[in-house]
Amino acid sequence: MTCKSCSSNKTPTMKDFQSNNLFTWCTNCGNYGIHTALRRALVAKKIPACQTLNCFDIGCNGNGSDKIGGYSFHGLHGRVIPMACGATMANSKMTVIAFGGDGGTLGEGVGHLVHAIRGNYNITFVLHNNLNYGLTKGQASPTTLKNMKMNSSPDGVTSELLHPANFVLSLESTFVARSFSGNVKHMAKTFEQALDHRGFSFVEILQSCPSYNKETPHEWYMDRVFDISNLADYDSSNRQQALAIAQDQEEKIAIGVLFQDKKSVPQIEKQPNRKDIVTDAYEETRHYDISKLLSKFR
Ligand SMILES: Cc1ncc(C[n+]2csc(CCOP(=O)(O)OP(=O)(O)O)c2C)c(N)n1
Repeated sequence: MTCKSCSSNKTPTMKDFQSNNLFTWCTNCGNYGIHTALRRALVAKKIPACQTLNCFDIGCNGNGSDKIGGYSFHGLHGRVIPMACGATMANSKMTVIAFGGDGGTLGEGVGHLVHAIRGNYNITFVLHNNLNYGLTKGQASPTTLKNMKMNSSPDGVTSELLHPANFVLSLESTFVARSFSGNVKHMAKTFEQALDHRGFSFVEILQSCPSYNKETPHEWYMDRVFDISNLADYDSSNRQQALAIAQDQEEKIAIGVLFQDKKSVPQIEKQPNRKDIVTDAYEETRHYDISKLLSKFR
């Protein structure tokens, strides 16, 4: 694919998405696999680094912001989604990917998630669900299991957990997938499908956290996850079927594209006033003299 910004027609490679900065994640953190899988997906889809914007929330996940090639943005805690939505509205040619933790996304920023789904903004959103607030050292998040003993709740969590996939499926979402940080091949395939989707792609990664989530380690997920693409009768266009299969998070955990609306129309294409416009908003910025207007308020 020829790059629309720099006219290069070099085929993207893994190297384009590499960085010389040293990783600061803990040994065996699921984030390593997530980054590898994302790079593989971008290369497989032949998306050049110069057409990729990776938007990061604050958290352990966000500390990947300078560890991957392409354009990067590191926002405020819980606020990455509106920034990424704004970016895709301003420049629809960019591939916009956003990353957030379960704390920032389902705690501080949960409203943003809801409205980005309502709007069906054309971004891929990756939820790093490690069941805790990792960067601040293991506080309970909205996805922490009930009764789990955390650093901020040593007697165990007393609130009910928020179920990410079912929550998102209960809204008018157009793409909902789940994968597991220990399976790079599956994550890469899932990211590729998410990148192909036109609209808001929600990808939950069940992420092991060796430091602060001892109850559901890598091995725990290995014993439970199964790929729904192996099920002959699974219909990913059926939201009710998706809700039913996503429900179990303890015994047998379904991974893969749980739901997709193939007729999805992204937000930018729903704007009546932009129907016949071929340029992107960023190409339409001009200098306007507003001094006359301002003088009215003096
Ligand atoms: C509005 C706001 N609240 C709290 C914090 C403190 N804070 C920074 S990172 C973090 C934990 C992030 O956890 P999560 O979003 O789950 O991501 P993870 O670190 O697990 O990847 C918290 C609470 C902050 N910076 N801003």
